[in-house]
Amino acid sequence: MPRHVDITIPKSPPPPFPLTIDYVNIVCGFGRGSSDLGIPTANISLDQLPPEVQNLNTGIYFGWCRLKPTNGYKSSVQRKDGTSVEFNNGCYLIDTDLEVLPMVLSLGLNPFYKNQNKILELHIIHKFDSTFYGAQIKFSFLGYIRPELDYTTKEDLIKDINLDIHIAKKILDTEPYKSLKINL
Ligand code: ADP
Ligand code: RBF
Ligand code: MG
Repeated sequence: MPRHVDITIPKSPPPPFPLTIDYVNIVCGFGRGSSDLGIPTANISLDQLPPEVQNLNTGIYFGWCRLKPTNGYKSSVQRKDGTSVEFNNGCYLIDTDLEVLPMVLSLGLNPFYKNQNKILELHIIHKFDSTFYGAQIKFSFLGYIRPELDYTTKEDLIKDINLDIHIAKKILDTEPYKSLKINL
């Protein structure tokens, strides 16, 4: 059953979509995506992004994305909580990881976690064998799925993210969304 907050996805992307963002750096966040939810998200710092994105409504979007490894030495960064993050710049990514891949994206304050600052994070619908902090990502917003919600339990949040993933996969497999893949 669709959530009552869901809007119907239009037959083709309405303006301002498709909204394509050229390669930007993947940074590290709090590390909650993988460890707490089991759903990793590549975080992008919002100040790298154009005003069109800064002005979008917060919420959950879907589209296509493509990763690109960057040159440079591997390095480690320490999170505030003491955990260490390896910036490998995407050097372990293999050919199939570098194809245009489907994604769901969250833009906002993560009400369930009560974040202080707006963040943009992408969950790529693909299984990777390594992390890719320090790589770059190009992506295209094709549509809006729903606003950000607060939840009573973590399990409810996970269930909704999995529903978003299901919705995105289904739409991205239909025209004209499917063909917009070639533009990335
Ligand atoms: P953080 O809070 O630092 O973003 P996450 O737990 O959300 O930590 O993990 C994100 C990292 O996991 C990404 O930066 C990326 O390197 C890696 N990763 C592995 N698989 C995926 C995926 N399917 N989608 C997005 N990121 C992924
Ligand atoms: N966080 C929320 O607090 N409320 C949401 O409704 C919500 N929806 C999300 C939907 C998707 C598709 C994704 C990828 C993330 C969503 N998040 C949401 C963000 C989630 O809390 C976040 O990814 C983790 O806290 C890790 O940063
Ligand atoms: Mg993340």
